[in-house]
Amino acid sequence: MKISGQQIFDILEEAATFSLPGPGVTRVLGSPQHKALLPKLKQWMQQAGLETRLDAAGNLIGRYPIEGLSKKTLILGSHQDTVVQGGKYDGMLGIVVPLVALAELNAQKAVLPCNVELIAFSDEEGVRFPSTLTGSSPLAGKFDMRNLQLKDKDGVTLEQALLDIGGNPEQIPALARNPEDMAGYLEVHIEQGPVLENEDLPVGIVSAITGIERHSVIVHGEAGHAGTIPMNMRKDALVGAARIVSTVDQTCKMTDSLVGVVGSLSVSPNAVNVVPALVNLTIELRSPDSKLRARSREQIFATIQEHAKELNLGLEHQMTYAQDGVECSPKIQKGLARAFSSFGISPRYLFSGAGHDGLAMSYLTDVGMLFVRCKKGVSHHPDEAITMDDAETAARIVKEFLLSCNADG
Ligand code: HGY
Ligand code: MN
Ligand code: MN
Repeated sequence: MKISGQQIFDILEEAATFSLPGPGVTRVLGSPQHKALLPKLKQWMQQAGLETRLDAAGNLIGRYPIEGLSKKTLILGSHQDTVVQGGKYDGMLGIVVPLVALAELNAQKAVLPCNVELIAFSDEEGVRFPSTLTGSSPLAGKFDMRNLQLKDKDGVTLEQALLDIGGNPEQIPALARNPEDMAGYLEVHIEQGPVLENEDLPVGIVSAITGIERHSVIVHGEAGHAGTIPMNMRKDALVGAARIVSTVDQTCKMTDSLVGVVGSLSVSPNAVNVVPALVNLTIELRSPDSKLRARSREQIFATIQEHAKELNLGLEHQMTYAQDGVECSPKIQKGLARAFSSFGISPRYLFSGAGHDGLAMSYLTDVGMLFVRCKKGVSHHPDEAITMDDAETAARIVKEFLLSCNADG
């Protein structure tokens, strides 16, 4: 196993087969597809010469076998899970690119400036359960053990899902790392945006990662005969939900540094001739500016309450996740820029509108990210695409970064 775009693609193509049938890749936390991937991932890590173990949160860890000059540990990694009908690269690219870089270094018996671990985090997307960063937050000592009782749409708990993949949930608190032992965290990820492609650059250096919050909202109306109830006497939950969707959309369009979406919505009883009684929906807001995000949240929910009152509807609301934005480490950005210049690539710094495991890892250590160009910026979609050359360039940059990283500075 060595650095080559073909090698990276061979592994990514095989990893993508561990998916539910259907367009794109669907591999959510604790699913049979996720469980089936783990032994394969372990085999790839061992082929690279890494010493592997599965931790209590279902993270698969591969430790570089040659002790570093410094006793501190640099963690490389990304997430094993995907969204529903997502792409082959979101997550897995950040596992496979460092994997082949470490394989080549190990083959050359390279002694690195510090110890290195590659971590395939069990869940970052938070698609199956209303939580996120379930793999990385325990390492930062930020996992809320109450999350173990969160249930998916079939009533299965997060705790059971972790047990199903060989995790040991009750031991999660013991996963917290000592910041003193850390040299930093570096994640390779597709850009999931159009900037690098527009500027014809293969890779970029992330300057900051956006802040994110998620809400679950239930709109309570009253079912009724769609033909006989006069319009002004209806309690139509879906009309209320429609006002919520447009309120989120209009509020976010008022400023460039806020984005938001009602990404999931379900109607009941969901019948053609019944006035909707109940709507479950989620609201997600993102901004690098936490104060703006908080002000906008208040504005949105005040408007939503007014609409509910006008339409005679009930509202239930819970913020299920909130994470401030993170500045990336200048030290790691400098190390990446040095590696870029060794390949004659001018460093392009850019902001990440997507959330990543670095949001959790920033509570533990310095974080940095290397972005890889992706076709038309498409992601969270079956058409997500990168090139073999760019994947290979990213691996060579990671190798160069590892050889020259400043572990103690
Ligand atoms: O949603 C995100 O930004 C990331 O893909 N989890
Ligand atoms: Mn994603
Ligand atoms: Mn991702």
